[in-house]
This record gives sequence, C-alpha cells and structure tokens, in this order.
Amino acid sequence: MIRIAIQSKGRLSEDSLALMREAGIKIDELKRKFLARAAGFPLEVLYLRDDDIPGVVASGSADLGIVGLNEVAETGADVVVVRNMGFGACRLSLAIPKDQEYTGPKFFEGKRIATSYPNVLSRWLSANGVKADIRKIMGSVEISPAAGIADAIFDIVSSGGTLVSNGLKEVETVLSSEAVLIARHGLEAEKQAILDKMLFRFDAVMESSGKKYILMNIPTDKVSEAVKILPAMRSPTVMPLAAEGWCSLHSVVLESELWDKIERLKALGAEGILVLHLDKVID
Ligand code: PRT
Ligand code: ZN
Repeated sequence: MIRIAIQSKGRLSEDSLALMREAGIKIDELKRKFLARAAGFPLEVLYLRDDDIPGVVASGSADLGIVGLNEVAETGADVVVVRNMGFGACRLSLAIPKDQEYTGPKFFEGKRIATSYPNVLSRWLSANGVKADIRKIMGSVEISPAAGIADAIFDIVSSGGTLVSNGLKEVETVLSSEAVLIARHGLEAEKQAILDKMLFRFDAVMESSGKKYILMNIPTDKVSEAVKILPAMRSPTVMPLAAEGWCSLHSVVLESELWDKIERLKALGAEGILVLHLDKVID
C-alpha cells in the first residue's frame, strides 16, 4: 500500500484525480473524505490543502504527493521530484504598477513587496543583491499596491489577466512552475514497486495527451512522401488496400500540427482521412 497526498479542493484537484482515473486507479470522489482507499490499486489518497503537501511527504506521513512546484520551492521540503505532471502551469513573478519604469532588480531596493511566497522571494532578492521589505499576505496579493500597502507584488501568474485588471505589469519571472509528483526519500522496495507501476501508467496517459491517431487512404506512389510528413513513433504503418495502387497509412500526430499535416496529405492525394482519439501510448 502506498499513500499519496493531493489537493482536496482547488486548481489541482480535478486534474490530479483525472490522471489517476485515466490510469485505471478509481477513487470514490462522491464520498470524499480525509483519507480514501482506491479500488483495484494498492493506494490511499490523503486530501489536504496544497500548502501542507510537501511537508507531509517530507515527514513520511504520505509517501507521494501531487502539488505545484511553487509550493515545494516555498516550503523547502526535502522531497524527490519524480515527474512533471503536465498541468497547473504557472509562474512566480514580480509585478509593479504599470506606469512605473522598470530598471532591473535594483528597482526593488528598499521597496515593500507583498507576497505569499516570502522564501522564494527572499532567495531571489539575495541572489540579486537587493534588500527589500517583504510583506507576507495570504490572499488577494494583487490588490496591495492599489491599497497602498505595498509597492510591488510577487505572486503566481498564469494568463496575466489578474495583473492587468489590477493595473500591474510583470517585470521578472522568478520560477516556472507546474504540478509535480513528489516522493519521500527512501521508499521501501515494496512501495517503490507500486510507484513504478503508477509511473508506467501515468507516463502512458501523459504521452497520449495532445496527440491524435490518424489514418487515411493514399496512392501507393505517394507513400514515401507522406511518410516524411508523418514521422510517427517508429514509422507509420502502411498496408496495401484491395484496390490496386492504393494503401492505408496509419500514424500518430501532435494535435498542434494536425491541420497543417492534413492539408499537406490532402495535397498528395490522401482520401478518407480519419482522426481518432488516442487513449494511451505505451513506449
Ligand atoms: O486551499 P488550498 O491552499 O489547497 O489552495 P490555494 O488556494 O492555495 O491554491 P489554488 O487552488 O488556487 O492553486 C493551487 C496551485 O495551482 C498553485 O499552487 C499553483 O501551483 C497552481 N496554479 C496554476 C495557480 C494558477 N495557475 C493561478 N492562476 N495558482 C493560482 N493562480 C491564481 C493567480 O495567483 C491569480 O491570482 O489565479 C489568479 C488568476 O491568474 P491569471 O494570471 O490567469 O489571471
Ligand atoms: Zn494553498
């Protein structure tokens, strides 16, 4: 049995549970308790506030956790970052009122900076030889310059919309973050084996994200050109069709490149193009 701590309610909860669901690990979300047992996998889920997850894993009260890298950095918890999870992307940035001129890190000398991340900020300030007055605030950091309680803020930014609507501009990105899977040091062999099994499944789910399965009919004399457009995992599958001079071509493409490739394949004479959902990719 292995125990994983995930955020009980917030931005990372749904994606964390969805990943486990996709990996065939079922947790009864309707009866969400403090501690829940998964069905069909030797796993217990501990629901916590994100701030508590790194410490709980470092102390060994949980073996694993899914939490923002920003929280790992802020708590300074001694844990192993096992995987980037591919969701919860954001950054910890410094922002100042938009009408002020930014002159580099020295801008912050003697300034009051509001933040919920005083440790990450103070490391960045020392690395840049700047002495500033850090004001720790737990919520609504972005309103503190307008409220006159700070000159600048250091906060999580994702789209940047919150900064803009508060009359602020981002001037330094200090940490790029996303949700990470963390583990405590020194997992016993039995738990390591369960973790390896989970990672195998997580990797297959993450590998399939942003990809589509594509198949089409194509004139046999165009196959070699089509193969150049579709690199695939090893190489595309080509099968002859009953109709003379035609083949069926199967491959996997990145969703971001899908339409561009379809246009090029059509120009080669591809017909009957099917694009299918890709559930798992096992390398
Ligand atoms: O209750 P608990 O303590 O568990 O939750 P929380 O309120 O502390 O955290 P939560 O659920 O808000 O965020 C959890 C994690 O999601 C963070 O620690 C980050 O790792 C990650 N994350 C990703 C974000 C964002 N994106 C994000 N945009 N966390 C917060 N925000 C905030 C941001 O600070 C801003 O105020 O969302 C607002 C909108 O951002 P913009 O830039 O898109 O406007
Ligand atoms: Zn929190």
